[in-house]
Amino acid sequence: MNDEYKPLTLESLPKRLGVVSAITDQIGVETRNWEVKEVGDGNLNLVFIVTGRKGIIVIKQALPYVRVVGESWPLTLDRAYFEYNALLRQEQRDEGIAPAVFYFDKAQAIIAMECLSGHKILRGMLIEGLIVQGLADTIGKHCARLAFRGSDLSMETKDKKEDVCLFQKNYELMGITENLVFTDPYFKAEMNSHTEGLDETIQVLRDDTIMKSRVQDMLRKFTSNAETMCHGDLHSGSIMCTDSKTRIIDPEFAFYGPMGFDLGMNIANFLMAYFSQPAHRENALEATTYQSWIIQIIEDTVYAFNQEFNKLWNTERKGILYPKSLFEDQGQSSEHALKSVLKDIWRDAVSVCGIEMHRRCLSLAHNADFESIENISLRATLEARNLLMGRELILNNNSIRSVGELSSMALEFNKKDI
Ligand code: SR1
Ligand code: MG
Repeated sequence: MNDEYKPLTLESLPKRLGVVSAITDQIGVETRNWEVKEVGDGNLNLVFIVTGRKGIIVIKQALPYVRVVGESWPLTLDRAYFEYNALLRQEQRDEGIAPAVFYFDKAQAIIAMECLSGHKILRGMLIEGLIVQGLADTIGKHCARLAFRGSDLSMETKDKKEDVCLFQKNYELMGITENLVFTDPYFKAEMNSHTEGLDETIQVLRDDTIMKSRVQDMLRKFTSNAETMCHGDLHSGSIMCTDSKTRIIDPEFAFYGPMGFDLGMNIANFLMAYFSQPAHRENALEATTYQSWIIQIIEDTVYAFNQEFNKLWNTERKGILYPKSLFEDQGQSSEHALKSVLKDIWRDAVSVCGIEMHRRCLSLAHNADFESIENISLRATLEARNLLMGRELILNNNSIRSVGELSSMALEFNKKDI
């Protein structure tokens, strides 16, 4: 393909990609039979589903700007390169979790990948009140596998450091997270918006210098604790499910950072689904029943994370950190070290969780869980519960020792009339 970057269109796609054998192998060579749909509803990219005689495929192409804002916010095409690399590492570290990649074109910022037919975006499923069997187990294990296998607990030190170098160049997307997630919610930033009726609650957060410094403590870790490759954007819009299968997509924000980052962001998105339920279910009993299911998912996700991390610690600890030569080979237990690592991961996860709960209501890129609620005063009440619980998590990340304490806190905030 010609090297000069050009965005694909419904019309140009068959002609441009019909010559790529990695794609025609999947969907067939007869381009006149290809059906092309643009389905991108995210904030950044073009996404096409292409159906041919032989099969179906997803074509994702980065645009040279932030789609949701427009050309006034230019953004590197290189993000496709980091997404491609992250997809390969997800596959290595947790086989079958990510869509299979068939083709990558760096100059055109195009990735051709498996179409997850029959799957829906989890966020929409949570709004609809649908159940997914095995959801917590898959996500908890995935977060543990990604965290452990991309870290100095497992990788060769040379490979780890080279990989950190590679992903450090994803600085434009890390910059988005640094601003939109960690900073903008806590002052009147240009792209911020919030629901009417939240001013007083927001002032409580912005006046809380202790909480803001805790958020900055976490940002310091985000920028400098290159512990493992994180997905970097593991919200419920990056998870696709059937009623019994779960896959994870969209790792373009991948970076080497704290091991608790993905777990924390994920729990935050379950908590926002939880708090928003009273607006999505007409029947109060249905709402509370579904809320209980979400709480169970949060608890089971953390349980699966800890179990899997523990298993990998005992079976795959071959890196430079906490080596067996210092513990097991001396006839000594490494249990204390494992507990200490898990405690650090949990503390960071709790902090990231609170911060993500804030940014989705205050900065750019709100989530549909709250944003689709038409009754503004109800939306403000539910968002206030979420915002104030986020503050408690950030302030108390050191003392909330278990997921049980976190879920009890959610139950309390869910009753608050703010
Ligand atoms: C400008 S990008 C806004 C948000 O969308 C992505 O999915 C990330 O969550 C990012 O923070
Ligand atoms: Mg995304």
